[in-house]
Amino acid sequence: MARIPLVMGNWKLNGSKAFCDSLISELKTALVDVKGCNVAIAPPVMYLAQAENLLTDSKIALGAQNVDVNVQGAFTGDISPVMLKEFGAKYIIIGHSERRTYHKESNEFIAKKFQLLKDAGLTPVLCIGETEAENEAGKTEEVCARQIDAVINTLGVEAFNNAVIAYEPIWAIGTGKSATPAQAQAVHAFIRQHIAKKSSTVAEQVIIQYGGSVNDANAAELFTQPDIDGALVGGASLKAAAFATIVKAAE
Ligand code: G2H
Repeated sequence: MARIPLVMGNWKLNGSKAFCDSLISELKTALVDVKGCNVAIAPPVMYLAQAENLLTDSKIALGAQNVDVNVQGAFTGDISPVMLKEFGAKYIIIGHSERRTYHKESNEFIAKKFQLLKDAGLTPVLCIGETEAENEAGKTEEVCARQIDAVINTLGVEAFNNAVIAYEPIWAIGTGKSATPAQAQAVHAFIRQHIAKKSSTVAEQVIIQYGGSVNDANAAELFTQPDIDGALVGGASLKAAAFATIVKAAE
């Protein structure tokens, strides 16, 4: 089955109204002819309404960087999947290592978010990946399997139909030290095989992005790998020319 890659920009805690205006208008121009690759951007949630307006009639989809585990009620400061959907967000990042680390999010908590997103008809982008110490201890596969199994064990493997996994080795995030294409491919193949143990059909269609210091210089080689279906891009997604080059490398 031919999978359509997804290149998604994770703006993290960056931006302003003016930045949003200029970056999105530059991206719309640079990516007007995009085909053979799905593209999304996830600005901070404050700018979703602005981004939704700016992206009208664009092929660039909207995403968000997080969601909460409740839909409605007395949950101060929380934002529900239904609210994200109302503002046009489609791809929602969950389980990013920065949230696992700074907000102590557990695999089970993240699985709950996954479920709510599916219930709302949104696409979860589940981030997984090992620390440098785990990598050096040869525990990469064990860690990734545990993070995926938290979803499979509560929701079943079919939950990964129309979902996205982003393999982001923590040692590669924001460090400028990307995994090599061969290193990333080996883990992506493992992830797909792990899911295939439950369902080869689900495994064949699930999008597995690579994330971690992807830039305009290393993207093309990463995308030559058979199990790398695009990228989740942080720092390089804040520059229109670099992000557009990464998208074109995935087409
Ligand atoms: C990893 C990645 C985007 P960067 O967090 O999700 O960030 O590309 O800056 O390493």
